[in-house]
Amino acid sequence: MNTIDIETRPFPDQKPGTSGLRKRVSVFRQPHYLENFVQSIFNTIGGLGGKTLVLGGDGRYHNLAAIRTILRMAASSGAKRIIVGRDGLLSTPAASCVIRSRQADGGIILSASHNPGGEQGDFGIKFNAANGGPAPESLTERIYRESREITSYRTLDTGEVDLSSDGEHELNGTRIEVIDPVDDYARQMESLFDFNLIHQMFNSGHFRMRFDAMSAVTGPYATRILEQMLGGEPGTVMNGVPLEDFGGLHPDPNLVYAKELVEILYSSGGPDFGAAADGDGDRNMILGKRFFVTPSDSLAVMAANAHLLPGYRMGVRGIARSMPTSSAADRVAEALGVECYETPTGWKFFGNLLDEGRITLCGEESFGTGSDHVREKDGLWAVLFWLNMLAARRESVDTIVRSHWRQYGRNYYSRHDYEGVPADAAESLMVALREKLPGLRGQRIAGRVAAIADDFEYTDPIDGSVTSHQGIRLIFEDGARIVYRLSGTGTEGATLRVYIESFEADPDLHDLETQTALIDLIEAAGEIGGIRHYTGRDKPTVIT
Ligand code: VG1
Ligand code: CO
Repeated sequence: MNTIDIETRPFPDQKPGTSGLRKRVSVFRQPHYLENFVQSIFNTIGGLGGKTLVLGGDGRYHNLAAIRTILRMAASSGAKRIIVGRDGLLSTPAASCVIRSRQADGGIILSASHNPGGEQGDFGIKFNAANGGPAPESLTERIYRESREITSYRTLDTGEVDLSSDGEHELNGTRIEVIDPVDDYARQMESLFDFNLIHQMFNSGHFRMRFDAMSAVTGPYATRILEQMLGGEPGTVMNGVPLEDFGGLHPDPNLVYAKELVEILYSSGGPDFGAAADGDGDRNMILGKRFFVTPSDSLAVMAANAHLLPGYRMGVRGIARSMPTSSAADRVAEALGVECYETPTGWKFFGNLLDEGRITLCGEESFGTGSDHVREKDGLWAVLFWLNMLAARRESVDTIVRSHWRQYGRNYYSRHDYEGVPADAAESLMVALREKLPGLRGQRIAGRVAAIADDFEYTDPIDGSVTSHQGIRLIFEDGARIVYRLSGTGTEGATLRVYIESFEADPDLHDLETQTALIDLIEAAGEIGGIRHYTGRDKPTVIT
């Protein structure tokens, strides 16, 4: 086995988006494409000499091939240890957990999250730092700059290790540890939640749940934790075997893509609780019997009840939410007397707040919730949080949420996505909106007065870094909002996301259908944005 340096030329398109570099599998399979990006990461972090790296992915097509490539590269670069999930599997939150529990210097996660997989699908790669969290913007920017200048990468001419069973190997002087992908994570979950209480609830005979792993990475995690450790009946976990192409489906836990689960929860005699996670296990959807909990409400309800759970008994130190996420959590923070931070979209912006102990819980409207236990959003953790809450309160999901609304008011909330829009049309829409902004202030729109019209800019309270152009927002005097932004995770054309929110304090008005409750704002959002004009669409592709 020899170390070899391979000459290469930069690819112009290796700029990471909201969550790492995501491209079609065919792009990643071009000669040198993956290697260039990986070497750019290594160069940016000052080489791998003597370092410990965690490596794993969501099991999608190309996962194992990429892992073998990265193993050879890391071993050729003098890494001390590489910790790999068995069969190349590690969910995103589990990778974050392992980086922290084993004090690694960082990790590489192979995933395109909820994007479809398979040979024609998407692939992705992201780098997480020693805190277990996604590389901050400053780091991804440097990696990108490095990728524009790269001339060679280092690897080994041969060298394979068996990734199908746990054990230790040596590759060019680097120790390769193949670990059970679930162990560290399951142990951490046990330390945060009251497993006995949840076990009793499952055993009572009065509680049933379904968890849809969507043929993605959470299958082994959910089966171990929900069925084996907590005593959920066999079949609690559905679609629990990770498949390279996720069964040809879209592993995105929402009402549209997790249709099978939704039908079960809405059927007569259905289970009491339903949940799903996405391709890499960081997203979650929470359902009760015939009841959908919006992710924004989920964050707020979790924050209000955290003190009931062992891992959060000391209370919540602060909360953060991404800007487009509804402001339901803000009112809980206010009631608790703690700070609520508003960050740009993407988990990387929570990192500093978590590291500094400013916040305990954080979340995004895009089915992401998490806490300071790791530095990624965590799907199964959210499910266990809800289970523990249900067991402690002995109430149903909808009772808990409705009483939350009565106490804090209800934020009607919806996101409308226009997928596959030509990139230049989407860009023109945003440019035109930006020009319109000054004129919108003080205007009467949909029976409300626009108080703020701006392009969201965030100054990180810890390191002072400034991130601009994070979404155009229109905030009305009564707290209602319309937000427009372009997705940073797509691989084809552009996706326009329009986020619509209104607040209702009156409990008599808490039972409206969401799209009906928001109809005037939805229409206004279409007109102001000139959505039909620019996209040629008269309705969104996906409504969540
Ligand atoms: C989307 C979501 C964002 C989330 C990101 C990564 O980004 O809106 O909230 O953090 O995906 O999640 P965008 O730029 O497409 O809106 V995941 O589960 O895809 O890693
Ligand atoms: Co994900």
